[in-house]
Amino acid sequence: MNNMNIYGWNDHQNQLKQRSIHNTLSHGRVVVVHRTCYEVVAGDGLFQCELTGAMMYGRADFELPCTGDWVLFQLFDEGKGIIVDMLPRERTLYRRRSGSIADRQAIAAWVDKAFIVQSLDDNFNVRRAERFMAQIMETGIEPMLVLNKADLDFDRQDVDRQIEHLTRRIPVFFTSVRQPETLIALREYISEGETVVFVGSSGVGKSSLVNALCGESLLATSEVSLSTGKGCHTSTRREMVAMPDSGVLIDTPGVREFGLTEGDPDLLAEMLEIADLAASCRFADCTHTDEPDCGVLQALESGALDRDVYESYLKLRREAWHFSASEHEKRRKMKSFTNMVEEAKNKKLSKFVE
Ligand SMILES: Nc1nc2c(ncn2[C@@H]2O[C@H](COP(=O)(O)OP(=O)(O)O)[C@@H](O)[C@H]2O)c(=O)[nH]1
Ligand SMILES: [Mg+2]
Ligand SMILES: [Zn+2]
Repeated sequence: MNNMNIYGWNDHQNQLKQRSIHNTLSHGRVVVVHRTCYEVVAGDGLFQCELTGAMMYGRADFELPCTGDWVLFQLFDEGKGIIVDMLPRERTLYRRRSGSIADRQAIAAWVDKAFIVQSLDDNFNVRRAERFMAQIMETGIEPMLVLNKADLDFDRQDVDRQIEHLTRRIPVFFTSVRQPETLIALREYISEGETVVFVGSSGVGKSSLVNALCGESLLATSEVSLSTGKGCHTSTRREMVAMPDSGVLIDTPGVREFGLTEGDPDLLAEMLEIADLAASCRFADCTHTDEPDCGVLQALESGALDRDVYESYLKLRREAWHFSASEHEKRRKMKSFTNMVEEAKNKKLSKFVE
């Protein structure tokens, strides 16, 4: 039996389930997706599931279940099922594919914490950490920074200096999978029922960290023999694994960008510690670029605000603005297209009337 509380099931999810017309069916959580096959962990084992047609059609790619989603499924054979419904998602991480909101891919749903992993070699880049942080905070997920490969030679003082402003905002861990004692603090940061996603470039040690944190339990779900069925192939690859008596970890392949979707300038300012400085700007809608009596520009001049941090803020803000602008543009085009179709229809109709 799997304890679904470790997987994060609680009253809240149960209430959401009751609202489904399929609320008498089993619920489970998607562990990994292989094309059209969804591996689902449930109270009584692991199931290879497919989607009903109704679940598939009329949905954009990013609306289909992803790792971490809670689904309701109908059993139809030993170890097999059909997913008929999915709980409305919360705190989901999407990977952006191009400039638009629709062209994105869901990576992990129902996430509580995100470990932004960088390795203490060439990969370490504080600007990239800021970007990830902004993108993650926007989704309501709690970010932390994990600086891995601490066994390598690196200048600790220099790193500390560069991340100083982040350290005041989010927890930062220095880890090495070769030094198990460095993982204790990380493990303690994960409570029972919590879902933690690991993000960062490929090669920084995400999978190694997940393995090290899980120890033996990585394959704890293998007690149920996996049957191969049409459209479903067995694989030992898992993305979501349970930590003993704790929470679940979701490993991801290297993701470069989630993309900012809302681009709330106040949130960005808050994150990069610019908000306090902005409080003394003369104008309430100050953009902190060329206004007189701007608290941010003054801090920049006096050296109280780091120029790199300021530039990072401007860059993220610009990017978010471009994104929301292109969304507006698309909606506008969509609208005029719909109008055109309507007009064409009306024309045709009036022809018939004539
Ligand atoms: N020196 C050192 N190497 C590590 C550490 N963690 C992972 N690695 C190595 O880095 C490489 C990439 O690790 P992997 O977990 O596959 O990274 P991922 O792509 O982020 O999942 C492997 O060769 C690991 O052995 C660490 O803490 N220290
Ligand atoms: Mg990996
Ligand atoms: Zn200002």
